[in-house]
Amino acid sequence: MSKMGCIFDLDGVIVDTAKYHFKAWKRLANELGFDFDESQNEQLKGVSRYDSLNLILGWGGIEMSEEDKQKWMVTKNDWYLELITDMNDSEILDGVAPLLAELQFHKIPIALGSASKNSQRILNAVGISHFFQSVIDGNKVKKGKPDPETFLLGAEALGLSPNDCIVFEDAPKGVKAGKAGGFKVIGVGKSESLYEADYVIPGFSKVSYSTLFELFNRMN
Ligand code: B16
Ligand code: MG
Repeated sequence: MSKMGCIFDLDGVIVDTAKYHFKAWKRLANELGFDFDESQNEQLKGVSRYDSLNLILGWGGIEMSEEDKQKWMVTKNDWYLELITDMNDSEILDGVAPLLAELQFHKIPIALGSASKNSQRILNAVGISHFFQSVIDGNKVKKGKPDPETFLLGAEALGLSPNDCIVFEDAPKGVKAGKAGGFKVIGVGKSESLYEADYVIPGFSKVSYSTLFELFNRMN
């Protein structure tokens, strides 16, 4: 039996926090005097807080000192944290919790590979922290997605090579990061935007350990 490990992205794969990020970024844009829509928010998926701020400021045509950027990032994160204070296990996306339990039962090592600096807080809030042998997040990486560093550190922590790991990603930049690192990548969402993935699934509701293992063996 070949070795297999799984590395899950967080936002958009395990929980739908994009809606909360959107509200907080929109509030920031509005305070700075411009608006920001959902299609722009799509482009922020998997993008670090600092890079997201720079993109948004660019869209609003605003220049800002590094010091002000740091202040706005704290403010945006405070708003985001307010929005996620009541998060609980009801926010785990369909099929994720049973799959994690099944993978654990089959002794499949699991890591988190997320850009979010709030990852640990969210995993704790929704009660699934114990499934993860390693949590690689925005606090641990120097280069964000599409650089493969997040997932490479995840594989290293699991003691596996990238080719032995499936990366689950909802963001085109995350899919790129996985492929750049030599991982097997399953996109979670729509194939039109995740065409670089090896496979695309709409979600986890019909995914079991055996279907994953079969896909794993079919991917090279
Ligand atoms: P934070 P992921 C990413 O998480 C989000 O998709 C992205 O929208 C967000 O800006 C980024 O985390 C940073 O999040 O402000 O909480 O550090 O999809 O890589 O799990
Ligand atoms: Mg994501």
